Amino acid sequence: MLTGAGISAESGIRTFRASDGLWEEHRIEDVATPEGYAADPALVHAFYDERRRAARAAEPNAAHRALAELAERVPGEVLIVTQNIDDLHERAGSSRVIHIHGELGSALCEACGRRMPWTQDLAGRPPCRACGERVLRPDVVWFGEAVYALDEIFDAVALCEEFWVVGTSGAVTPAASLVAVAAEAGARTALLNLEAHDDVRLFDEVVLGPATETVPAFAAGISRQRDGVGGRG
Ligand code: BJW
Repeated sequence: MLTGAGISAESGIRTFRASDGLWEEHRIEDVATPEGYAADPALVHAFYDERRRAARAAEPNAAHRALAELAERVPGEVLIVTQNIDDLHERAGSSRVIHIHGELGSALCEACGRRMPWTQDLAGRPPCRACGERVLRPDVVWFGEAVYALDEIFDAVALCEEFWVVGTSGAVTPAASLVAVAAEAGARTALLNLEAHDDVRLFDEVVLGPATETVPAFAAGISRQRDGVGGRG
């Protein structure tokens, strides 16, 4: 499944494209491109340091927990590809999580290329633990940069039986293209989102509502199906 900012919204983490979203206060070009970082690293560090603190203060919600519980009931069968850089899926108990756009809990050294777990602010330009250079950046994927683990993700999606898209506007590729891969492979596809996308033709099912309500209900339907007590209806 693919998750986006909407699944963490009810944990108090802001989405990007809502009227009160992050892009209302910040120009995408300034804080989410390599060019913006090169022009004003202090601004970009402040943006991500603040989001790292907000994510740390947040707690997983019922949607994160429902996916973790589903994975426990069908071991090895649930893979979460998340566009989110928070760690709420992991803190809810999910272990098979791929962060396609990177993680707040990781820093990337521009000198030696190493990625390392990181919990502190980066604004003070701390040294890389490996090479000592003070050129650590947030380990996140900005526009124009290659996303993480795309081959692994494509391979998994091409083999999946169910593909759920939860809490994302579907505005950013390649993540938004994954549903086409799943549909092409014959998977049953579902969109669980607060609002419908402009084009939902690739989805077999569209379930509108807050993720804390739709995801637990949808996951319960899958569990019932697995237990042989009827489908989702
Ligand atoms: C709820 C809810 C509730 C609310 N319950 N639901 C032209 C020029 C240059 C590039 C391109 C171009 N055309 C296309 C591209 C490619 C580009 C792209 O997609 N651009 C589009 C914007 C046009 N993509 C890229 O550049 C990617 N890289 C790439 O393509 O590389 C090619 C390459 C290959 C090889 C070598 C080099 C390059 C990279 C994309 C990186 C995106 N990065 C960001 C920032 C990451 C770090 C961070 O978090 O700050 O990722 S942008 C931002 O958008 C973030 C998100 O992960 C991503 C998606 O947002 P998301 O999650 O969908 O959030 P929202 O806010 O949009 O939607 C929330 C949804 O939830 C809404 O629908 C609500 O209704 C819903 N919701 N509350 C359920 N309670």
